[in-house]
Amino acid sequence: MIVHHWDTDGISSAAIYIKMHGEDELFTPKIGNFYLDREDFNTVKKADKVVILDMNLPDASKVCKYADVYIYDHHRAKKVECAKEHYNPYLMGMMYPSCTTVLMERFSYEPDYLVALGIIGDKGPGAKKIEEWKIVEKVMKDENLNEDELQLAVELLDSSFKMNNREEVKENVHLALNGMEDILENEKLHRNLEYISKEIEKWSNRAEDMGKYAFLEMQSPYMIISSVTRRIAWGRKKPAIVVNHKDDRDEFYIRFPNNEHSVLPLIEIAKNKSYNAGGKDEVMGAILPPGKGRDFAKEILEVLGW
Ligand SMILES: [Mn+2]
Repeated sequence: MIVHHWDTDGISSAAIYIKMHGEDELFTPKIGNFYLDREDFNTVKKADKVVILDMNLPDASKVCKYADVYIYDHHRAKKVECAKEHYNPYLMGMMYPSCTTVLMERFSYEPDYLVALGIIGDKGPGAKKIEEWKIVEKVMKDENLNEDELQLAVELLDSSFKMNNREEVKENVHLALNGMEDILENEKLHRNLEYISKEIEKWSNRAEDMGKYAFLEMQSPYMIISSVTRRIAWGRKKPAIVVNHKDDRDEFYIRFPNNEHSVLPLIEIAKNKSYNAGGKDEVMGAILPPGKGRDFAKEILEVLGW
């Protein structure tokens, strides 16, 4: 079984893994959960072999009791000792831009559109500033693709998780395997995109300028807090803090567009409160009990001295 992240990097990574190792059952955790809840765990534990891609699942070591576990990832993580293989350059002190670049290195996979999609998916416009942009440039040349097409493909693939459609996320792995044209011409994904773009735009326009940062409190059932936060932070070129109130949870996001701060201490604060939180250098997300978002935002602002 392949357990993969629901975003473009996770989808492209699953596609690369299938290309290298053959078809396998696909599984993505409940969208928004960077862990396996009981139901998900019970599904995953039935497999004999579990390959985890582009996710730092805290439950990975529990899965070892039931299955051979292989992990390929690029998030900050602690080594999972019981895994048959835990390949994450971070464990050797290196940050890779995407899980697709990790797989490329580990399995000597020739860079192609799938690798490029992972990089652009995870790094956004910042991808141009990193060394691995060379890979994207080479792929564009070799496969006669342009940046807009790659960017659009990322948005189309990401539209499924934003619509909260877990089945479609899995379908997208095979869509991605079919090639760029199939992604770019998929009507269902285009309809998602249209709907979701409106929703993202509506909310990000409502963010308040607080001087040093921008702040938004929103209420949307879709998985768009990450995109909304990106759009605010990148659009206004200042840190963005967003709270989304959902029926069963509050979501919290903070993004520093210019790496002004490290989010690591902030992740620690969330974890000390037993919130599920994670992130990379410039971005952090957390899931809070319903109604806790505003208080948590206040606490973070105090820590930042804003
Ligand atoms: Mn990733």
